[in-house]
Amino acid sequence: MAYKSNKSVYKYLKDIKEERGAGFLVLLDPDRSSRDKIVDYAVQCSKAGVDALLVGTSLLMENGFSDYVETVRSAVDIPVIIFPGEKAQVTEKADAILFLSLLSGRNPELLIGEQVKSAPLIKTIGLEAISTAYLLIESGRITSVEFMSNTKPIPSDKPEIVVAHAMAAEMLGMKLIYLEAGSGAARSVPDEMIRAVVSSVDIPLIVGGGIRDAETVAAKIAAGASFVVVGNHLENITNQAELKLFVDAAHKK
Ligand code: 1GP
Repeated sequence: MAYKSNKSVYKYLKDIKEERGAGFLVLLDPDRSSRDKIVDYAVQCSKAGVDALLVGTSLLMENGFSDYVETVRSAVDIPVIIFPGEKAQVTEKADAILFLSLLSGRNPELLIGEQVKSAPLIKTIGLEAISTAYLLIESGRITSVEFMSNTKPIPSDKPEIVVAHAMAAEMLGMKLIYLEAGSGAARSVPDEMIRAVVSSVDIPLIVGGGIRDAETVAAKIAAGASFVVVGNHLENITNQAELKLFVDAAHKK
């Protein structure tokens, strides 16, 4: 199978936003979802109407990331997008990569160092890189991404700080903003913060971390998110109807 289109993945995402009002993305963490279950799960996601799959983690423990991506990609016809924690997660087996800069932090390696190390490889393999401002928001406890990135998240009651970062990202020419509470976060990104960002910039906004029900998906979309990402919560679901509730909560049209 695999996503086959002349359209770039970025254009595909923008079209989803235009045509469906907003979109729903599922994060696959290669360390958590086993190889034998992953094909089934990816197919279920695609059948339920998930718009694209993100694959990646802040700490890769397993070997064979590239094979994992290839396995997922060959099972579905929606885009498979790398959501990288480091250069080791760059592979030509995906349809695109969120070329993240952890703009909320002041760790130079994650602002520009990893990007410089990855860029030649991404160019060589011809992978579509989607420039993304990754903003980590405080969410009640220390998350893996906070610990591993050695950066401080932005306080969740300071929307003005997030807005300033989002504006800087847009002025730097970045194509997406990802507001991240952290995988498994105790609290998701506040709706008020989403509203503040959406009213200040024109680039699409992805929101993820700690989202565990369809109502919360709907709330993030109502606040203005273009895409909602869910990882943890859906990994162990056994029925497609539940998955569909999440997808339908995101699609306004
Ligand atoms: C993490 O935003 C994603 O980067 C998803 O988080 O696993 O908490 O859904 P969860």
